[in-house]
Amino acid sequence: MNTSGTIGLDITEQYKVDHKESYAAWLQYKKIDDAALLKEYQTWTENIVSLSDSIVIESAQNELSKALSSMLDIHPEVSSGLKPKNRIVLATMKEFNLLDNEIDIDFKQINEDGYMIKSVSTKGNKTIYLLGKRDAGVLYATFHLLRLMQNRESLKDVNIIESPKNQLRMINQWDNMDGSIERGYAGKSIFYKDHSFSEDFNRIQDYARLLSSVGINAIAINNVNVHEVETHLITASFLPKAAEVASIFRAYGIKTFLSINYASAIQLGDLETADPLDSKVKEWWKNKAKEIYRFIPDFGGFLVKADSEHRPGPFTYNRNHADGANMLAEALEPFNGLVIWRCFVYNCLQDWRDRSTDRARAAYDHFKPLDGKFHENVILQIKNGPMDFQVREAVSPLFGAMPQTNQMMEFQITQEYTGQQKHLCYLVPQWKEVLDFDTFANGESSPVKHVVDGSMFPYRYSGIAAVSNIGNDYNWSGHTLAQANLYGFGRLTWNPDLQAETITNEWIGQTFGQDELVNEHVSHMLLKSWEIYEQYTSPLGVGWMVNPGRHYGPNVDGYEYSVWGTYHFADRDGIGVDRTIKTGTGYTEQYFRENTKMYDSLETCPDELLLFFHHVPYKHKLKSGVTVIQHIYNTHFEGVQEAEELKERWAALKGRINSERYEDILNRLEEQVEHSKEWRDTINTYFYRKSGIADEQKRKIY
Ligand code: GCV
Repeated sequence: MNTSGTIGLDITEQYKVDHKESYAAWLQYKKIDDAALLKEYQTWTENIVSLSDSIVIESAQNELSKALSSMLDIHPEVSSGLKPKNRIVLATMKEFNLLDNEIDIDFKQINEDGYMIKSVSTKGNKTIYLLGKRDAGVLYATFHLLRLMQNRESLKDVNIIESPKNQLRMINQWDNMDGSIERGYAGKSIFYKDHSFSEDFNRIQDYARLLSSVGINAIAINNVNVHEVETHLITASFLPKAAEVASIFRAYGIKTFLSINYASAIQLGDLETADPLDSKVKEWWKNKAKEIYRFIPDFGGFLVKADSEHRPGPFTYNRNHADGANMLAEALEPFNGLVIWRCFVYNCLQDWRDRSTDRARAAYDHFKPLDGKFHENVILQIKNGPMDFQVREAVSPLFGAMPQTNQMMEFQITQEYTGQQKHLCYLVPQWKEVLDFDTFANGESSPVKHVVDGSMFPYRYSGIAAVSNIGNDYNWSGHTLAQANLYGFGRLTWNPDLQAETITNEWIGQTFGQDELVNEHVSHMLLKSWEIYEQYTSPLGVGWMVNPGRHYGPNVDGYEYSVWGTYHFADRDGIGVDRTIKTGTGYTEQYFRENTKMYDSLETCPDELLLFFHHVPYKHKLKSGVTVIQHIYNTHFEGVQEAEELKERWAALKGRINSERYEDILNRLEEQVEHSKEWRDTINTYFYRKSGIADEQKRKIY
């Protein structure tokens, strides 16, 4: 449907014209304006030689053609013979090894998804080799080459050897078939509309390009909360369309997964039970798996939210999570399919006033006793923290606690609790902290990243997933700078050892070009933004303080499930959740000894998580030397100031960035400043009234 100006263009094509830069995200492919560099690039890329042939290689060729014509104004021919000079050669190991090799290449240096880029210059002939073990590697190499060119790197003597550290690099869409997106802040779904699939597959292909350019290789295309209509996704009514979507992703090396309703056997199958040990239920799922694979031969598998927040699951039949997951795993096993079973399981109706229960304990309590009981093709997907994607919370103690059970990470790119893409909050620094956290699971130096990359324990499958932040807004992510979170997630998942600064600079160069001032300001803004958001929102790891349901805007006592609870236990004397062993919920004991000790003691618990682990008087002195109450006042005043500085830094870039992106971002930053004041005033007033302790600096508290 054409909803905008130019006759004959669908809405996505129209976006590419009207919102060119916003839509292109980091795949801008701007014309190279430095004449010498342009000449150099043109020489290296005169011809494209493709020794391999597959739909993924075709995507690589198309991307090259698109980028080279746009950046260099050339339209190289694609041929399959090595003859031409000055060429880019695309090849997988198989075809490359058939040749009487021109250069020495050792494919043992890379893993299945890895690649090599090598540029060789001899007299009168320049060649860039883009080589992968498989075709996906060739595509990743292509995107890497284009990244170098977008960042104006020289192509002389390039010798890159890259392998992803994580096997599964996955995106979870929380898209519903009515077109809405749970916790989506960037418009409607690009996948669905009016209880069916969207017709705009063009948009989905561009999404696939963005994902593949940062190495994503798996996607679940519907919300983990599977409602009535989505339950039917695994039926013949929708599988043909799902298969079309899967074929778009397949061409970019991305496998498609579906979230399923655990009670499907009842809802779709006329069975009276969904008991995982019931033979009819088992049979039903086996047949269902066969049917799905007829439509999607390389189907990835199921993503499952069971027995959590009112979703059905094995508990109804007195079965545990292993029984539940294994039944599905058996159905998928003949096709090499996976069951990704979420550990976000807790009793959302628990009475929070009863301090012997603690939601933070739930995942570990449920899953740890089941270690070793899951089938080999089951992976447990664990949220980074034990609560729910707060601006700051402890790392889940489940990581590393199940050496005999495949585990993977779940991050949230969509900014549910971190400003909903109205506020700037760049999450790469947070994710890095989580991945670097030392679990001590295998002695010292046992970081989370080595649990989820499968190197610490012999996991057959593992990796990192994240909830997407995109929708059908013309800039994909609502806040244009939130594109950096999607980019950063992919890059970090490919290699968790990359520095946040490196990822940030890569993204800025590709997105905004090479202007040094732009680079300096945007880099500063992104890298400081998480800390700033934390400053004016909930303090010292206590979390929440948001409006229930919507999870946006300050509401200190806001509590999700009943009128009685609070998440922070603040009274007139103090604040924080006592999770210690002796006097609290005992949650600290779920960690390995070193971390238990660190968190259990007030002396060693880090300031930033103090209120996550301890209930303390307002006058408790932090390691920083200030009291808790003074810290609350200080950070809230400073946070607003820093939000204002974000806006000023951006304003200083006027004229250096195309006006649409400049204005869009400025508007969001203005809104952030205003909203940060509301946060400051709400929080400061609440704690001033609660504690009766004045601000030492006598600033005005409203
Ligand atoms: C998809 C939180 C969110 C829910 C989300 C849930 C989950 O509770 O607020 O919207 O549901 O987490 O991760 O399953």
